Amino acid sequence: MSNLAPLKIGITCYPTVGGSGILATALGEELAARGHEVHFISYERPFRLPTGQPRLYFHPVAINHYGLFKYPDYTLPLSVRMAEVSREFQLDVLHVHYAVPHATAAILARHMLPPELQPRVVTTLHGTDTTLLGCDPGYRPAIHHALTASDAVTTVSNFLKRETERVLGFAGPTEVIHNFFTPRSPRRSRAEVRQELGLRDEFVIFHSSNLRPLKRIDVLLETVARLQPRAAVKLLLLAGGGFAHYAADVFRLGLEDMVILRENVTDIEDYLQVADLGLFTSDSESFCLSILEAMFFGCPSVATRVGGIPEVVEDGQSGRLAPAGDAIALATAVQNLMDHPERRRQLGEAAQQRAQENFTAAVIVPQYEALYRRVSGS
Ligand code: GMT
Repeated sequence: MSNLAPLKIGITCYPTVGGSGILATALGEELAARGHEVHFISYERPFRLPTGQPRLYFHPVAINHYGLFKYPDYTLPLSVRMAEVSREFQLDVLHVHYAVPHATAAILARHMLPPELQPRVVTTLHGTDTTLLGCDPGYRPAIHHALTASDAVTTVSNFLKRETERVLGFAGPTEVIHNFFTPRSPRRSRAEVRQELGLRDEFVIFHSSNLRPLKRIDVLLETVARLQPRAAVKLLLLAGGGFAHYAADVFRLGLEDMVILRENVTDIEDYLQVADLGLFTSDSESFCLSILEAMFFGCPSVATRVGGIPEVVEDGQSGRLAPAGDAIALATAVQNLMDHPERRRQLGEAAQQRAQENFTAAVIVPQYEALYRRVSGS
């Protein structure tokens, strides 16, 4: 804790499985541990948010269903809740993660309050809020407006900063603050987890994501299907649901015995400790928090050379990168590391060291704190 007065910070994020919500949750926890008061505002409690931690609160947004609305509205009730929480707790800052609709709701909330109660709005862009929705004419002007009206805008990679300038034509100042991860101690031993997963001595390939189309689960499965010998490989897939969509691919590729699926996992550390290699096949990725999580456990990854991934993984030093959509190149890289454990161990060590030097809470959270103090003058 510093000598400066603690801040009161509102955080809004998606509460479900996904990097932006996970990062926002971890940031809130770290801020609370550093003495700040943190108020999460969302339609559900973020799935990794611990209960009973001092200075960490959750305020649900109630959404009513009205027959007149074909599509339920979230933005307005969210903005009203943000204004209520800001007023009641006199928030210094509202930090929204993922622009749509959170940044717009925050700007609206601010306008609902008298000047002396208005929090500063910090918007963190995480990825598809720029790269996908930023290209959609139905969203682009609203995102641009919300960024322009924010007191500060951050992106999680240099890549995303460039894309935000290019795609959205956003010329305002944007600060790059990379993601971080704070691994907890696994709750169970490696042996217990291996037993739960039914592992003998197979090579464990790890993937965790929300399985959205851009994660290219089809390429992931095709890559795994090319590995030899098949009996020696398991794909451990942590997801938030939706894998049934790929059942036909699993069947077509004959992977039924190779895939181990776990959904909505909160104790990710339990599983990371048994992973031998990460595999990430996205077509687009502003950062890829999952790669970083694996790096902390000395688990290197084979990933696609897209977006901000090269800012996380240096090809050949702390992991391996291959062209997007190229299952042959990806499988060659994976097979090579399966067949050369010493090389894999070196990459894993370098990955862990890189993570500990660059992407810890101790390195990253003070950058957010400094930003909050700058915009709020506190
Ligand atoms: O932007 C998204 O698609 C959603 C977001 C999420 O909630 O998973 O993912 C983004 O934010 C993560 C945390 O900053 C990054 O690690 C992911 O790379 C990024 N996803 C994409 O860029 C596709």
